[in-house]
Amino acid sequence: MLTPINSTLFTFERNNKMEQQTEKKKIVFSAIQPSGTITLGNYLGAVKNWVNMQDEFNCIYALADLHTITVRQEPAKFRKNIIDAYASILACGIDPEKSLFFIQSHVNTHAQLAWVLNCYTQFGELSRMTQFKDKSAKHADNVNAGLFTYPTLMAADILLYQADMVPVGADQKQHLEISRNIADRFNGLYGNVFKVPEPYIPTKGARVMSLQDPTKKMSKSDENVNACVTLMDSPDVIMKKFKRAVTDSEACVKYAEGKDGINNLMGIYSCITGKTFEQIEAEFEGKGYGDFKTAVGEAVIEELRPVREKYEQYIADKTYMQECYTKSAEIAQKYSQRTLSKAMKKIGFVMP
Ligand code: AQP
Repeated sequence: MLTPINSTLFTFERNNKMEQQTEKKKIVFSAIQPSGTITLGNYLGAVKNWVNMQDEFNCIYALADLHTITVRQEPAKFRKNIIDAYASILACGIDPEKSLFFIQSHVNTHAQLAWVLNCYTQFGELSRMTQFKDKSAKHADNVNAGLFTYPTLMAADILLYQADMVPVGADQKQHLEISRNIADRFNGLYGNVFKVPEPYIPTKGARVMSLQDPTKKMSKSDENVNACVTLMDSPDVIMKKFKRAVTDSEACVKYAEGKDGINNLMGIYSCITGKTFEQIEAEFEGKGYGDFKTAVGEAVIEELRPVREKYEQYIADKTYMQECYTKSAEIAQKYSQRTLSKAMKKIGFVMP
């Protein structure tokens, strides 16, 4: 049984009270979709940085389940993915005593503000989103309106919390840009309602590519199980996936254009060990790809071992997890309602 949390002691709320008198910590918002098992890409590109930001900033993190239904989900699997993702992210080190970590659909201001923002977003600007083009090509049988308006829900997620900074991977930059444009437009009409968020590019982190097609990013929803390493993979499975990783025929561990497979493995190894590419090249000089793949596999296994162990503890204590996401959502609801009410008042709605 894990220690129950006490919402009145939630540092997030306490900090906000305290910081009314002292210098305010910056607010960071980020979210992840429970669209499958969290991958090594999500971990190295996002969650590991989220963990490191918790002391310096007021961090608000969410499982973006409303975004996930833009692609059809099988109900039982979706439910399991949400709980598994929640447990996995706690296991990575997100501390609900320090940060808010809630499930997006539990805080109804997100969908409400998204509707409002839809009416301040142009069809043309949504049509230019590359993720919409990619996902509609991938799911041609279900090009729904939610897929199209995904960026306005993401803008609502961020703007509700007056976030100063949003840690984003390269793939999400365009969505952050549209959130900034929507905020600017709204503020231009009604005065200062939303903080215009800045992208936060963490100094550490990697864009992790598919192990089977290293020109594509590693994705949770990839149908090829060998393409991605997940946080739940056993050490044996992780090693097998790295041994099968697509490389080239040169047999020389060197970062170079056209060596996408090796570049990807070097990026992963560097991110975990902190070694530079020059140091990695020196370490594997004269050695074959087999040795290098084994070293990368071992580094990943050791990095993920404690995460997997903690995941087992959290997943076995559903009551604790429920307490965490319920209390986080209560605070998020209260906090975000202020922004929603302010925006609605400015527009002219009659408030209850
Ligand atoms: N391969 C990756 N390398 C580095 N960072 C990555 N992220 C995702 N894939 C990689 C970062 O993880 C955060 C959460 O992503 P998301 O779940 O909101 O959406 P996504 O980017 O669409 O992730 P997936 O895994 O590719 O999901 P599916 O398969 O459902 O589309 C983001 O910060 C993202 O940059």
